[in-house]
Amino acid sequence: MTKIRVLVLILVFQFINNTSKANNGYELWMGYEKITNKNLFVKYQTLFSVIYLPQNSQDETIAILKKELQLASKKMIEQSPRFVNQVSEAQIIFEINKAQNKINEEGYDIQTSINAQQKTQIKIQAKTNIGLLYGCFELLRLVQLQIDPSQIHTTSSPALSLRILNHWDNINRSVERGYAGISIFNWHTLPDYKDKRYTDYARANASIGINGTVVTNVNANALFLTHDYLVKVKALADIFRPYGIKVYLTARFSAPIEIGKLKTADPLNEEVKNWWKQKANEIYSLIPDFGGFLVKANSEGQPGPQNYNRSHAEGANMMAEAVAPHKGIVIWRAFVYSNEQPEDRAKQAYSEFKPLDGKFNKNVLVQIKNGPIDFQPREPFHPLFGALPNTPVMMEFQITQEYLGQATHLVYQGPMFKEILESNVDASKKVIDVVENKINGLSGISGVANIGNDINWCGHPFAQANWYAFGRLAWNPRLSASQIANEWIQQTWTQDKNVLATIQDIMMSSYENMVNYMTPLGLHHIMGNGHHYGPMPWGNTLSRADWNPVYYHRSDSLGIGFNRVATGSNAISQYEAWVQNKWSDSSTCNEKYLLWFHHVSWNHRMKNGNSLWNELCYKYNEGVKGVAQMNSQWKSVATQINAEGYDQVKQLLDIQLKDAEWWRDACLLYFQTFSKQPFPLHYPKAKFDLPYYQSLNFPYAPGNGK
Ligand code: BDP
Repeated sequence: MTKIRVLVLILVFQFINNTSKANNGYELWMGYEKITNKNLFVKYQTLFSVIYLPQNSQDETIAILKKELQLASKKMIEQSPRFVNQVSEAQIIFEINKAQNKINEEGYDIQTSINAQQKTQIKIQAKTNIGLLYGCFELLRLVQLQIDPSQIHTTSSPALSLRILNHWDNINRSVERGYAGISIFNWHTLPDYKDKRYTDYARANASIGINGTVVTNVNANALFLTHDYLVKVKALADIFRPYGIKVYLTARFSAPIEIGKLKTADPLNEEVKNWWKQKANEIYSLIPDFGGFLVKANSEGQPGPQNYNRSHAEGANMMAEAVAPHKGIVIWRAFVYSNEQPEDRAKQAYSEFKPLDGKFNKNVLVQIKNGPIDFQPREPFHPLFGALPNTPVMMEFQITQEYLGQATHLVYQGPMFKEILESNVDASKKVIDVVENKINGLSGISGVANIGNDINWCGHPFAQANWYAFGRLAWNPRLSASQIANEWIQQTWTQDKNVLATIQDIMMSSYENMVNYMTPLGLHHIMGNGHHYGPMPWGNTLSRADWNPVYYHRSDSLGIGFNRVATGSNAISQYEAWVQNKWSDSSTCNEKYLLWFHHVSWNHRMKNGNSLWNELCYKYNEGVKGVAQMNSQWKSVATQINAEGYDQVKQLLDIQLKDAEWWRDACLLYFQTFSKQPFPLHYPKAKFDLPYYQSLNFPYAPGNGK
């Protein structure tokens, strides 16, 4: 072969590769690849040729819907639809039907039928324009999944009323716990410069049903509540509105002092109350559909009502009164713990909030993290779920992978979200039932966003799947993690059945692998200080006991684990008796929570007969082996997916494997100083000794931005 021929072949090969999915990741799950199945291609061409839309062409949401249909048709079936004014002429019909009783205000109903002329028709009905837009995205998802039009029958309404992203983004664009660049919100150039990203962001959220965004960090800056910044927030709200997305702000409790020149922020003080009312009026005059405030109070140094000897309810209610006339809400976080409290940190939120059940105003929701400590790789569900029957509660998940390997580890969170949602709070009720149960008409879920200005939005190409999974579960918490992974892969990487199965397998195993190489058997909070990257079970130098890893694993010559049963902190008593029964005995406790609830001896007999020490070693190594397996599975699809994406993920998986070994070796060498037991026979030898691991230091690890 001549050199030129080889060159041509290489170029052709590269071209083919580059036209495959998931190029630089910017398009997320809306790449709208050309339909490869010829039969379906033709069917969809016919269907999408004539479309009827509601005739209010001035409406921005309908205009967005139209644009989406044009874009998707062009890319998937290489044609432009014709929009007609007569329903009878159309093959796809979008229509408002207020009487449609199968759906709620945001829901949609999509039905295929054969009309009198023997033509296939798809009718999308909703009660509102935003419902139609959600229906449109659902239809386009089904087309991307190459579903035969005759099979399309779906009626769907979101299970939860509030489906919200929480951005921990700061005024200077740093992102607390962000691993995907700086914040997408550029406060310096707003309101005049409207980055196209804002629109793309809103579109992506709408495509998965997210209907709210808190654009500022929970560690709040009062400046956001000044007029100069509210005007900037208004610019964002105006962009997001037609996509069905409301804007919320975090409210710093001491704002009346900091920007209002008052002497106090006491929630019972009339001037303070009045200040918040005026502030709310000002916000609503700019943003009539402003969602409300998210508040982190009396937690990790943030000011709050307790500074004035008032309760969380008194603080929340004062703000709730200010936004109530405008139909706004207050989301009050239950993530509180205090260092003066000698009480087990896992117990403190429940102790504070349980007595306040029923004491909050009707427009207040309490937002509870999935577990009682802090977004650890694995935690049992938070005992407040099910314990506040008279208070609307919201689930808070962390999509950004602060404790989950950040943006270098491939960890699909679908199984983790589901594990929590499917946990039983008693014999007959699951967390999912508690979260779905509307109180005062309110229910919701929040996810701490993993979004930044990286070209692919989320840093790791697979981290997008977590944003996607969060949205899909917020809409329908009953979907399975594997179904969500499957549809995400089809819309991003491939439709080839074998490759799809391999990638899905990688994703579905990734969560358990990560738990195993970081914190198996119920261990938790043993990561590096500050940035939280990598292992540091020996950590014991921070000013607060409950910030230090040794507080959590409690290793000593006798054993390891936190005794949270009756002989210890008794945190287990905060759960229903039915749950307590499952976990309170160390010989029957589900072993994934063993060291969360029990301090057990190094020779404790596990259910499989191993000693605890040996099992700990095996579990850590299982995690490492799992990542090695993910790595070789990924290599096996190398030539069948786009080269750029393949290479990115390959490099990251190499880092993940190194990190997994690092976690295993550092943790076990350290725990061995207490167990004084040898590693099991043929156990892989650590690359370095313990002092080496203890000497590692990462002052510039990302995500610590304030
Ligand atoms: C912790 C984070 C910290 C957050 C805090 C919170 O390390 O940066 O401010 O959660 O949720 O996990 O308020």
